Amino acid sequence: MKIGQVNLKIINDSRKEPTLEAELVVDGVQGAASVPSGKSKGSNEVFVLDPQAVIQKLDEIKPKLIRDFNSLEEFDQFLIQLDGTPKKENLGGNLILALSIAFVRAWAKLQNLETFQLISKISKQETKLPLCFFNLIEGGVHAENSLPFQEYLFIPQTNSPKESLNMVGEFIKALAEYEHEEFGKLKMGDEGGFTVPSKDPEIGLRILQEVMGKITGNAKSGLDIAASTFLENDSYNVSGKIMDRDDLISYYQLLAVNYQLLSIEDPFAENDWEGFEKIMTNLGEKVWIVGDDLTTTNVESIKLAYERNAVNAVIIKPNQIGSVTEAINAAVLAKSYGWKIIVSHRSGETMDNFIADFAAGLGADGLKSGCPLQQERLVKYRRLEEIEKIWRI
Ligand code: 2PG
Ligand code: MG
Repeated sequence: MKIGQVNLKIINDSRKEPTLEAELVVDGVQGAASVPSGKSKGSNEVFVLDPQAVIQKLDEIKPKLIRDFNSLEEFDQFLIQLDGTPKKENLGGNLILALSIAFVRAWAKLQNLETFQLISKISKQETKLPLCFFNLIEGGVHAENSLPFQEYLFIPQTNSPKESLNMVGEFIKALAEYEHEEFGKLKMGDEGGFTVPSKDPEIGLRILQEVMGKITGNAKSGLDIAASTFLENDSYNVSGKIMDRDDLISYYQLLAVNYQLLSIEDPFAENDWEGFEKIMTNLGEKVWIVGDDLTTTNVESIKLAYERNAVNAVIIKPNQIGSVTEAINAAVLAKSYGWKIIVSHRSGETMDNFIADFAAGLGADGLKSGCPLQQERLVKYRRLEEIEKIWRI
C-alpha cells in the first residue's frame, strides 16, 4: 500500500480547543481521521503535541511517509521509530494516532471492508456489539458544579445499540424534566451531560435510580470516580470529607448494594495500587472494577494490574497510547485475562466515530461515549447503530 499524500489541518474539538485532522491517500484511496484530548489524564499517557507545532513539522515528516507499507503494524512501527521516544514526544501521540486511524480507514476501503470488519481481522477478535455506557450526570473536572465524582453512567442492559438509544432518549426526557423541576436551568458538563448543584457524591446515583423507575427496560448504573482528581496528601478529599482507603472501600460497598452498580472506574488514584487490590478483594466478584488512569491502554501497566489483581475490567482509549496497533495489543491482552473491555472517548471530542468501529471490531463489552445530547458523542452511538444493521445482514 503506497502512501501518495499526507495532509493535516487544525480543527476545534467539543471544548473549542484546537486538535488535528489528518488525511492520507493510500493507493489512490482517501482515509481521514481526527483525534480527541482528555482532561482527567493518567500521567502515563503519551504526549499531545500542540497542533500548530505538528503542522510546522509536516514538511520534514511528509517525504518520509510517501512510501510503501505492507500492514498497519508496519506503518505504526515506522511512525513510532520515527518519533523515537517512549512517550511520543517528537511527533506527538495525537499526530501518530490521527495518521494511524486514517491508514486503517483507507485500507478498509481498499479491501471493500467496513472499518470494524478490518479491526476484527487485524485483531483476530470476533465482532460483537457493546453495551452503551451513557454519561448523563457529570461532576469532577468535567463540570462546574461540585459533585466530586466525574461520571454517573446509565447503562441499558441490551447489546442492541438501537434499543439502547431508544432507552436513553426516554431516560433523558425524564431526567431533563426532573432536573428542571428540582434545579431550574443548569450548565451542561463537558460531555453533554447534566450537572447537579450539590457536593453530595451520592446524589447523582439517587437521581439516576429515581429516573430509571420512570422508564421501561432494564438498565444499570456505573461510576467513573476519577479518584486521582481528589487525592490530597495520601488521603481522598471527597467534597471536604477526608477519607482513607478503607473509608472509601466501605462507601463503595454501600453504593454498590444500594444502587446496583455494574461498574466503578478509577475508584482510587492512579498510583494507589493497594486501594485497587483491596477493592478487588471486596467487590471484584460483583462489580466491574475498571482501570483507566491506572492502566492507560498500556500493555506494561495492564500486565502489572493483572499480576497484582488490581482490576477486572479496563478502559481502552486509543489516544492514551497513540496508535491503533498498540491499542489493539492492549485490548487483546486484557481480554486474554478474561477482563471486560470498555472502549472510550475523551472529554474533548471531535466528530470522528472511529471508536465505535474499534469497539465492535474488537468485540468490546462496552462503549463509553458521553451523553448523546452532544453531537460529538451522538455520532459514535449512531455509528454503532449502523454497524448493528450491517452486521446483522
Ligand atoms: C475518563 C475520560 C472520558 P478524560 O476519565 O474516562 O470520559 O475523561 O477524557 O477527561 O480523561
Ligand atoms: Mg475515566
